Amino acid sequence: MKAAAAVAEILKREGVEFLIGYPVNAIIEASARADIRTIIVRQERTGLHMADAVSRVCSGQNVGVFAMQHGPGTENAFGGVAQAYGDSSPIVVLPGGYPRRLINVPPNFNAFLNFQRVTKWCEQVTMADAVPDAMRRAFTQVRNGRPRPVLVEIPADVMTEDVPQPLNYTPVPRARYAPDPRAVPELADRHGKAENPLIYAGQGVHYARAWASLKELAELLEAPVTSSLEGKSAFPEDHPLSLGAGSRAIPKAVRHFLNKADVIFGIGCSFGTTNYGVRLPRENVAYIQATLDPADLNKELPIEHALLGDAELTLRALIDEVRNRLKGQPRGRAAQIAAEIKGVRDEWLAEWKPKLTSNDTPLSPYRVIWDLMHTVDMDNTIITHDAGSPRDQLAPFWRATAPLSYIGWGKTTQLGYGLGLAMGAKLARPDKLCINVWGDAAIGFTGMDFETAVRERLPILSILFNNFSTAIELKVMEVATEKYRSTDISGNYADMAKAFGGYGERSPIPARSKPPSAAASSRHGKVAPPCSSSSPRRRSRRRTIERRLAAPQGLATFLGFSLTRTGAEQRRSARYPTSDATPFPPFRFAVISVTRQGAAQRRSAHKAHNWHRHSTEHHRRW
Ligand SMILES: Cc1ncc(C[n+]2csc(CCOP(=O)(O)OP(=O)(O)O)c2C)c(N)n1
Ligand SMILES: [Mg+2]
Repeated sequence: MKAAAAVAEILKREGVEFLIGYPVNAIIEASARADIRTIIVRQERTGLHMADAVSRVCSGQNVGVFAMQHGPGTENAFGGVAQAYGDSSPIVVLPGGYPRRLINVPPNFNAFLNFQRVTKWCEQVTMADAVPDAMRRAFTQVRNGRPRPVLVEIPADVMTEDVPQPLNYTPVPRARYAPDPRAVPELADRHGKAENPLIYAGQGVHYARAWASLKELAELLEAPVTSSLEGKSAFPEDHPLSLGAGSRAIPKAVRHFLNKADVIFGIGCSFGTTNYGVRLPRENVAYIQATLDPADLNKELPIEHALLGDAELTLRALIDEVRNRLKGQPRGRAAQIAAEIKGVRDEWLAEWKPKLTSNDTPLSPYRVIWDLMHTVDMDNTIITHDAGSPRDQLAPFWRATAPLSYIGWGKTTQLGYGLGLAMGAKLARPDKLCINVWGDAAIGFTGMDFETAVRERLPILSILFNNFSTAIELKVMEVATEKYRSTDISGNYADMAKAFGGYGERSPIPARSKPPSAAASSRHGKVAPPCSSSSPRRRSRRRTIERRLAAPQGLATFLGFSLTRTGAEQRRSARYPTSDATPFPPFRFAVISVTRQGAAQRRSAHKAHNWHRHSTEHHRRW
């Protein structure tokens, strides 16, 4: 058995169902031979984002695997691996390597050397019989401890060498560890004495699948719960004790309760300082941090107590201690806290209601989000934002009701990440409606991979807020905008989706006069686009989209919304795509259909090439 076939066999034994990749890498062909579905993307980054989502929505129980070629493929993959590292997503990356005699010769890109800082485990296999051990080590690392990418680089010449038979490989165990049992009673006491305890849930809760235990502890402590952006949906956001989740933009209740908390219990979280997380208070508050990785302890916030271990085991241990102390007598604060949360939330929503239900044209992004939320079946939807304003617009208002129904991210925030996440989520959870909401800058990075969604029959729903600009940068690029229109961008992406064979629609105006009733929205995994009801044409459009998304072989669907920008820029850039004054010459794009290259064609190309070489050599001799 060749090394590439051995890798495919190991993936199979590890339960890997999909290999996402980009050629050339012998593992792709070997995996197809082993009946692992191979999915070829348009660029490495999106493939890695897809693998990342597979791992996320499976809580790391199934892991996403990505393979690419040595040199350019590996170089181009860096961003996707770095994003997974930043957000702690456990993926297996299998780059090819240059043949051994060249692998350490500059300028050849050496994955082993270059990916050390964005992986938790990074190896280069230099002989075929080391493949099973290297794969065992990689899978052990990716399934245990802190989730993060692992990488095994296999040089091209090793791929074709034999691995001794029979293949000695059994799937690796997944082990959990629990906090020090002596620390737990002390912390239960600390919680009991707190006047205003607050729980802050991170994505460790998702990986430990500790959702039910988190709810149980919150109800026992009668404590309000917020989460990091990555932890969003760890706690049902329609629960009376939920405050919503933090990001750069937060629901008002999050700030209100953070300000009055005297003890904050972080479960499964790093408490990492980030631009895309809520600012945590520093004064008059004690932090208890429960996390898997000691490297995250006391990093930025001074911690009073620490528990190291799996979030589910931690919560179970705490619940037992808290229960013993309460002796069936809750403190009786839940109703008052729930009322206070509701009061702040209602007040906040009243402030935002005009935007959320605005009939303005061009559309307000908040109106789109509000309609969408009242249209889809929230428990059977997985949604993700992108970098830029769409994250700040979506995260505070989207009320995630079911675990892993929101993929939040932001420790690093690469524009264009959301598309691959929605595609990977759909791959792993075909029963869910998977949506990415992004801006027109974000699509510039990964938009071509909408074609992959169409070709691979991944009927996602992609919603684009088109404001013809990198709007979030307007404030920091005032002069560049004024002088050179440096924040302007342009495009008709619904047409692009159609050109790729998907369904695309551009919606310039809000068509709904009021959000639909809850009853109308409770269909399984389906969406009615936020353009409905009034005219027969709109009704039929809506039915078409529903049908497409519901079909098992549904088409990827794309809804573009033209949005407002602010102030003068808006007027200026509105001219840009059509203005006579545009300094750019008109663009032309020619597409010529050609045949696929048959074997004969390739042969003759080779001949021509050889002829050329011979003739050059011949020429040189003269
Ligand atoms: C790869 C990458 N480069 C740069 C950035 C910085 N950045 C964040 S948001 C943004 C512009 C976002 O524009 P758009 O997606 O159109 O959203 P808008 O704010 O206009 O709604 C930029 C340049 C980034 N997040 N990722
Ligand atoms: Mg934009």
